[in-house]
Amino acid sequence: MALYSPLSSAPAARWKQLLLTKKSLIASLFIIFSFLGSLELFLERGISTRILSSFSLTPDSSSSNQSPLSCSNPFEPSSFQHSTPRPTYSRKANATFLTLARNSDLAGVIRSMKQVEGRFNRDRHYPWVFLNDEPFTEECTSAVTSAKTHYGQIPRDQWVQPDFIDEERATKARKALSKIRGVFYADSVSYRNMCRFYSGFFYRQALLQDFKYYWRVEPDINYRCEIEYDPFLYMEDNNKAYGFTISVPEQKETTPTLWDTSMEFFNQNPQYLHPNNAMRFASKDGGKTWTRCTYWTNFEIGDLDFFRGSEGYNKYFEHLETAGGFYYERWGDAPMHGIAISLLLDRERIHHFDDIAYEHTGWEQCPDPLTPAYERGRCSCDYGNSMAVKWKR
Ligand SMILES: Nc1nc2c(ncn2[C@@H]2O[C@H](COP(=O)(O)OP(=O)(O)OP(=O)(O)O)[C@@H](O)[C@H]2O)c(=O)[nH]1
Ligand SMILES: *[C@@H]1O[C@H](CO)[C@@H](O)[C@H](O)[C@H]1NC(C)=O
Ligand SMILES: [Mg+2]
Repeated sequence: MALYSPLSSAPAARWKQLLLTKKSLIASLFIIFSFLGSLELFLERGISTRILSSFSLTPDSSSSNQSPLSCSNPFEPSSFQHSTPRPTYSRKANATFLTLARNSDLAGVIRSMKQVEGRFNRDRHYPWVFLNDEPFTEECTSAVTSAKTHYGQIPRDQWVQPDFIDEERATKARKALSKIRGVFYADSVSYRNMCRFYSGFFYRQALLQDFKYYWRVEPDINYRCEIEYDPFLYMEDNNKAYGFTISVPEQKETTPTLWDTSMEFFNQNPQYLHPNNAMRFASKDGGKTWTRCTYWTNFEIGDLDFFRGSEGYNKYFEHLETAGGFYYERWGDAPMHGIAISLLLDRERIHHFDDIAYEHTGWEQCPDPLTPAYERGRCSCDYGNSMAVKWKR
């Protein structure tokens, strides 16, 4: 405001004269640049925290001379003391944690495991399934949990770019996308492999066949409140098929034709649309345009039997796969899941875990301090930093 007010209060000539004196010229430039700078910082907070978090792996793994890559650093209960007695359950769900990671992600995976174990799993003992496109070089993550750990390698054809993809076209598309500012992993093939894998293949992995529910855990996530109940049992008892914490809009540049390609499928196969679906989440005009809303998939708790058993889901994935947009554009698993979950499922089976405090790359959900979840959960998060609050603002 102050920057512009002289324009309206003082005659233009005076303003010009004022601006042209050397000192004030420098001062104005300084003000303008710092304003632009903070605006950019504000707009790109997500981006900068992402960049920071990807770099933070390096110092952490190199400071490993104190704690040798945390392999021998078991979960410390002392840092996660419970004030109130934990509820006891006489049963467990048929469920596992699921972590896809590279060998280089190990330090971040261990940090995540400590969060999950400390805030929830230390007395629930749900197993962990770790998946990788290469053999794991270290299996020391087993030291961080009292539960069983399983390690699997993804079949090559479920990971790498399929042969029918025209590599020349894909290369061109990656180059073009990397010219656009603010698109992450624009040039990355491995990121695209990951997105395709989480869209169509994670639930087919051999190690997951024995389980009904998965809870996805990525490197470097934080749970900032105690999880005082068993979300797996919540899923089971309430017949939920998909649970999320944070919803985010997908960028336009990564998915120019995803919605139209999806509508092509659902127009040809309307039998797969659930009569009580959550279409309004994906489209406010009955399918014409896409809201770009997605469930942020680095957290998800889901029913594997839904993914494995839904003909609609698997045919929809096939349709997207054939269109090639995982490689010709940069279709993510979040927009793909977002559309599939919203259209294929009874919306009563989709659950927002709004009482779970979750953070990744600076984006977080923190329960409202006016709700019992906050007090009971001994939260260490700021409600004002919640994405739900920010989106509203
Ligand atoms: N094995 C393997 N895992 C990968 C590869 N790329 C990504 N991942 C894993 O897939 C998950 C998602 O990858 P991220 O790089 O975190 O992607 P993202 O969550 O969209 O990006 P951020 O918001 O920056 O975290 C993480 O659990 C990664 O460890 C890969 O090439 N190989
Ligand atoms: C767990 O779920 C899977 C998938 O539904 C099923 O095949 C398996 O038999 C279940 N295991 C138990 C112990 O119920
Ligand atoms: Mg991530």
